[in-house]
Amino acid sequence: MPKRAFITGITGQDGSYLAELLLEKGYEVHGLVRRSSSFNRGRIDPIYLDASAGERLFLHYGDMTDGVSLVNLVHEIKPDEVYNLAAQSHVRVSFEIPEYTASADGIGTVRLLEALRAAKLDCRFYQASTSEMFGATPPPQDEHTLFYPRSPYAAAKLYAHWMTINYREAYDMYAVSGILFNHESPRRGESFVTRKITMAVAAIQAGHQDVLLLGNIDAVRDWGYAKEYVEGMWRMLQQDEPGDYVLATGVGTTVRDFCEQAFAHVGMDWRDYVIFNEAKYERPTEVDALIGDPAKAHEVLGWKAQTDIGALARLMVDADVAALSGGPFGGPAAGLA
Ligand code: NDP
Ligand code: GDR
Repeated sequence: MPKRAFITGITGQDGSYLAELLLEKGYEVHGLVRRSSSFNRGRIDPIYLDASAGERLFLHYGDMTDGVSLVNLVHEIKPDEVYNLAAQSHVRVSFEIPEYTASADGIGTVRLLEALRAAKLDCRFYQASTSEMFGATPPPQDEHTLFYPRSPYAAAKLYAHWMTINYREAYDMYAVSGILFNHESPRRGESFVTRKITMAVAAIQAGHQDVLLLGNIDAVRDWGYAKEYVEGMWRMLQQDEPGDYVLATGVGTTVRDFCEQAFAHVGMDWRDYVIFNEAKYERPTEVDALIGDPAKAHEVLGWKAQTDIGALARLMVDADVAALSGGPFGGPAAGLA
């Protein structure tokens, strides 16, 4: 019998990479999808075109804010591993919809944990925790660093993080939390800063866009390649004992430096195109610097980030340039976030 995984957030950046990884490993993969009036499966659609993978992928309607759907799905699927990646994942947007963010990201995790507890399954659980939980605590940050969340998103994720630990300790569940620092890819949502920049580079180069509007370019983040991070998630669930792990590159870069490298890759100077609109993109409380210490993941999981920031910027720009030459223009400059 193949192992059976249930992924919430399968239509997102990480969910799509994780689904591919697990299918490659021979798993049967079940994913939670939200009903949407527009097509929201673009990232996982290609899997269906692959005959051998497609027949082991099953999608189910549900929502992290609908506990009954989660109870029913856990009962029906009977997963061996659950990866809880679903979330309202945009930090700035969480200031505008704090209650929804708390429900989907915080209580949603408890709904799923309760569904698993009620089903009495021998099932391993992965929670998508985040470096945003460290917030105002200065780097380097590791598994022992003090949490100081600076947004409704981070506070909701911190609640989910502690509930995951509590279910592990209270009910002896194999529940782990991956505290992941920023990870990006050509599949990154278009309103996150790296993708917004790489799409703009492609659009400006093609003559479809004149400027790029950005907020705080002094922010420092530890950016890695998403495809490598889902391998770390899987490894966390293969250990003898459950534990929490930081995944990061260990290297901090400013938004300014990422921008400089992305524009330089196609021979442009970012200073000719970037306009600051801090009022539009600033957050009420900002997180200045996140740089992770991934030593534990390296030592215990044998996991190490391979792609540095320059290579990441280049591969994202190359993908956006290629996408533009092959499809209709959809530049991000007028985007909301
Ligand atoms: P994305 O925003 O790309 O994907 C989020 C996924 O969650 C999508 O599939 C989305 O569905 C789904 N979703 C959102 N709300 C609900 C809901 N109410 N019910 C069901 N599904 C929902 O995120 P990433 O792939 O980048 O991140 C995956 C997880 O890891 C998230 O929890 C994120 O907070 C966390 N994380 C991400 C990091 C990163 O740098 N990428 C770093 C640390 C943590 P739809 O496609 O329909 O919108
Ligand atoms: P982040 O990612 O908040 O770290 O959360 P994002 O790319 O949104 O912001 C990174 C930094 O860039 C600054 N910034 C801008 N951000 C956006 N989105 N748009 C802009 O125009 C812009 N200009 C400057 C931000 O202020 C910030 O400092 C991501 C998400 O994936 C979370 O779900 C995840 O938990 C964390 O990474 C780790």
